[in-house]
Amino acid sequence: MVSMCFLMLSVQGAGKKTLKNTVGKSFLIGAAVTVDQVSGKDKKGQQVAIEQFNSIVAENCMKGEVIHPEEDRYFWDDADAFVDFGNKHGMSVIGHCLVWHSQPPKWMFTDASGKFVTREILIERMKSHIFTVMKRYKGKIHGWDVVNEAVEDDGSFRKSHYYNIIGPDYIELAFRFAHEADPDVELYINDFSMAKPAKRATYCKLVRDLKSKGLRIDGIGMQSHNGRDYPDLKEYEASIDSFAALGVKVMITELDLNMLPNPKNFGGAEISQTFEYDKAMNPYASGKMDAAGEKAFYDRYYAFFDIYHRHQHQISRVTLWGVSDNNTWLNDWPIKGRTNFPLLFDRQYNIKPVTEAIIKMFSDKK
Ligand code: 9MR
Repeated sequence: MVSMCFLMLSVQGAGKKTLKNTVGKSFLIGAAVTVDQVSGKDKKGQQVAIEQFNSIVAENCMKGEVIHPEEDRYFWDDADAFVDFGNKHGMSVIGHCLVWHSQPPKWMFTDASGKFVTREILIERMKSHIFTVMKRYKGKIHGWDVVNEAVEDDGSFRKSHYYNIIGPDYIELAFRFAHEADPDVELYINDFSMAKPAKRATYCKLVRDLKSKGLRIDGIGMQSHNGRDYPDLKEYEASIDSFAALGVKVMITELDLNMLPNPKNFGGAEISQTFEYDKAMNPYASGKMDAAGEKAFYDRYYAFFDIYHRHQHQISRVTLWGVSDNNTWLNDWPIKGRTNFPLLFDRQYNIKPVTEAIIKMFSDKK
């Protein structure tokens, strides 16, 4: 009797249309997951991740400061659990990220007296970090964000400690080390505001340069932390076309849609940019958007997935930056303590109307 019920439920479950059995046929459809979703502490979030997505990325547990807190000490527990979880559920597991100016291992750039280390020492530390982390997960990870957020919106290279101490060739070195560490894994470069023409141009040149030097680079990640009125959709499509024309995979790697009003001079996903709490900036604190907000959300998400649908021959993965509105960084950035609505599942982990429409779009159209 019990097994009969189980069988019936399984059959019903098998018939249900989900993101992964519709959209997931055109490209990988993923989500960034938290440590609590992996462990099951956030049980509902875990269920949605398993049911709806065929790829996951670590929202935080593989970042330098977390995984490599001291030069001779790594913290593997959360990253191991994340990778095991993805492998157990047959998901494409994405590692995020190896070289990033933000949240780096704290000790990385300075010596015991607090002075900046030399180029040679930083290269050696970067190599050792890349080798140790990548080799641990060899064969278990589909692809790595090797270098994250290396370019400013105006197209100039970000003057990070990596750039200032090593020089612009830190990017090339990172890709070289990553390929040596695991020759079988895909390697990506990833950034936000990729629809900005100057940034697009720099990435096109950078990828061409890396390829001309014989380095492996499999894909460009367009993070896509989008808002109600940015990016310009034409420019966004132009970036997809330009990146695809380089012969690399285009990936939408951190998709969300910020529905809240933005303070002046706000933009992109620069975590260091923050503003004081202001009630007027938190219009949906009750937990529900008004009808105009709901419509804007639906139309804008639909427009993005319409682009992904039309460009599916160029796109290899679309990853949401979170599972549900309950756990999104946009509740706390750029202003702490707001109520935002950027994802495809609501605060109660229910599927949203636009998510059902997206599923239908990919089921109906070929
Ligand atoms: O969503 C992440 C948030 O929980 C962290 O506090 C923050 C700092 O590590 O990073 C957020 O994720 C970022 C990602 O790693 C890189 N691109 C921008 C993302 C949003 O800030």
